Amino acid sequence: MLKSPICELLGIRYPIFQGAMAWISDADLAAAVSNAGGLGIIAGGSAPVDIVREQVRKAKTLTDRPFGVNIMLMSPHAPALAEMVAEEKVPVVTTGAGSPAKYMPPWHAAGIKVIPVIPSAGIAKKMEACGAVAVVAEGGESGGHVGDLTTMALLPQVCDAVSLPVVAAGGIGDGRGLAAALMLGACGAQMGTRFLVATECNVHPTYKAKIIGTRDIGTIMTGKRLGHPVRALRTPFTTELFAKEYDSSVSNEELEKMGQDSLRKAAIEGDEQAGSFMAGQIAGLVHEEQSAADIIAEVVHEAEELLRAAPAWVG
Ligand code: TUI
Repeated sequence: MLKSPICELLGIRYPIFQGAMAWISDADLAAAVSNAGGLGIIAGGSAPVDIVREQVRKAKTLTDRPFGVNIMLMSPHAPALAEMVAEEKVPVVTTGAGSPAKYMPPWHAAGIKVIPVIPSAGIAKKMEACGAVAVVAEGGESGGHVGDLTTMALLPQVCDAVSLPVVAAGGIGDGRGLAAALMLGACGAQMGTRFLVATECNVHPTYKAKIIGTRDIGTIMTGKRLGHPVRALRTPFTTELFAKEYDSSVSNEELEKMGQDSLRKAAIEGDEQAGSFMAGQIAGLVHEEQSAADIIAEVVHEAEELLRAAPAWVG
């Protein structure tokens, strides 16, 4: 049976995290993933604290298994969310888009296991020094706000840099990706895009259909000029945004304005004109809507088969 140190550390059955997706991963999805043996994660995104607290309380009614909350540290609500997760004694907190160092003492006091998402080995070392129990090393193949390095290059360098368990993210959508991540030194994998099409995911149906309908070259990175690159599906909207980044007559303010609220428009309204359908490069591997339990069972089975067959490579 597939297991790793991250399973014992967190009390989960399979070394699979459901990546936090702002406006998308709520209590229903997180609880479904946790009930299926993975680690479900509620996205704080840019939501106010009351909304996220409600989701945390709902998740507690839907599952007895550990689950997590992700705090996007660029959010103006991050300080309030940081307090709320300690009050609610959320088992696991993952963080993104910044350093959670200042929140570590209260989180440790509340018994929270903190797992920062990081884009480089240097930041991983800083997180180890301030008391993270593990890190998620996220390569630029992922959807949303992305770092520079690919998962293939980032993962072994992070594994060499820290003694913590490392969970791989970015470009992983099936059992082949999970097995490869384990070979690169990770002890688990986080998947966002694959879980976005889960039956229990309440995202707008248009978003799911667009993921299922895309192919390998179906994503594009915008926002580089503004210093926060974001990967999303290639649509007329993101293609226009991309072109405007290379047009010096377009101001940064105009670019910022175009991007504002675009993820909510995609996730909640399914707005194909002005929505940003954030997705990872493996979107082309995602072919059907399945339950979270079926996704986990399929990914685990595939990885187990590959790992069992691995000795053949060395005669
Ligand atoms: O955070 C993410 N991905 C995200 S956040 C998000 S919400 C958003 N919406 C619209 C525009 C922009 C964002 C969508 N996707 N991934 C985790 C991640 N964290 N990637 C990179 C980092 C990171 C970056 C710098 C982590 C730490 C860090 O610095 C730490 C330090 O020491 O300063």
